[in-house]
Amino acid sequence: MSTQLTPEILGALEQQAVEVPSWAYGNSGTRFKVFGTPGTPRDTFEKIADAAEVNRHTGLAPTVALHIPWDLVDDFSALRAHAEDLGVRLGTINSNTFQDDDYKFGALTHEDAAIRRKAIDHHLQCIDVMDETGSRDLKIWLAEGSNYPGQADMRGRQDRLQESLQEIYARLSADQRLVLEYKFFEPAFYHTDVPDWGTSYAQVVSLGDRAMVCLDTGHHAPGTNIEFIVMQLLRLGRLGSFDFNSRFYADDDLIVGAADPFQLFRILVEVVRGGGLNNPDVAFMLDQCHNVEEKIPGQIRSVLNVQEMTARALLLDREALAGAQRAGDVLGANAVMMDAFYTDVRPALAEWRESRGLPADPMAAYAASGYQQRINADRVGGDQAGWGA
Ligand code: AOS
Ligand code: ZN
Ligand code: ZN
Repeated sequence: MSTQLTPEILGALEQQAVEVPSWAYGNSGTRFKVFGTPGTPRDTFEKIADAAEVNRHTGLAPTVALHIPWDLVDDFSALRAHAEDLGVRLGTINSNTFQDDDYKFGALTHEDAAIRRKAIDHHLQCIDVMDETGSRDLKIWLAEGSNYPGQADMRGRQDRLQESLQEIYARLSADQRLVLEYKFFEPAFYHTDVPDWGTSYAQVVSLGDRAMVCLDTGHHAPGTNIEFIVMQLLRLGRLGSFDFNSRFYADDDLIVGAADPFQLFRILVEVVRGGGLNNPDVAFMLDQCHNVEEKIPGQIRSVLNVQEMTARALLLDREALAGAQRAGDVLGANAVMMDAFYTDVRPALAEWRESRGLPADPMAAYAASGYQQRINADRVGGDQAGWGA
């Protein structure tokens, strides 16, 4: 076994888990076109089966996040048993207040108490689902804001948001959490009610200890130092989860580590530095859509990218780095970072996987497994699992 990855590093990697989103297996697209893909799941049970393939080939993805109502089923205990039979578990429950005409001008922030009631009730229903699935986290992303200055009373909306969240938070049981995701734009373009980590932090901190911030890596303005935000939220003890993906322009939801592998490395360096790696309080999740690439291999590639970059972050010589920082050795400190980033850990990881009974090359193993051919033949009529459904 290669000595590049020490037993300590391998021990940390062995514990790593990345939650996959049910919606990654459905067809998705842009507002211009949703391409149909052979083998697309026809229901949530089939999405779970596809997610289980990712775990089977990587050992890295033991849980699946669900989106309500996209993944509403009659019998969640049957879904839970189905997942467990396939070696995975149901994970975070995501609410959805962005596809209903009533929410055109807001949901949890709406001026109209009846619409706020409906949106709060939806979240209470999500918590009912969590009780059945055994999920810990309710993840809330709000598509709320305004398009024109003067259109909305931004201050009043913050107050109503806090009131609504308080009611939702009060319904959680002691082992459940609320995770509030921020995003600086889209679908609203002038103001967004939860645009940044500071607003999410301000909203959750007054709810209680079990309210946390979700950081989606695609939800910042270009050039934002995301690793700084990771550091700060870990420092404050409020980093509840990551939605990993990558972006070139907007909220592209591309494969994590594809657009800017160095950024993913820098984020993971801060995760390790701040005690966020394998810390149960910090959930690693993917939030991606595969518009043109195959979905299951897209997810396999993604979890492997997170694993590879975590290994590089763990390789960072922290002692040398701290020494250079203390000495004011600017270029020396930077060289320590770059040495870790440029280390190719792929052969060592392949060897380690094999030693644990996993395929050395999960992408190739999946391609050779015949699963894709089977679902292409079996699943006729698979549709958008989510959007527009
Ligand atoms: C939206 O931009 C967010 O990233 C949410 O996490 C959303 O619920 C998810 O992308 C599914 O659409
Ligand atoms: Zn997200
Ligand atoms: Zn997003």
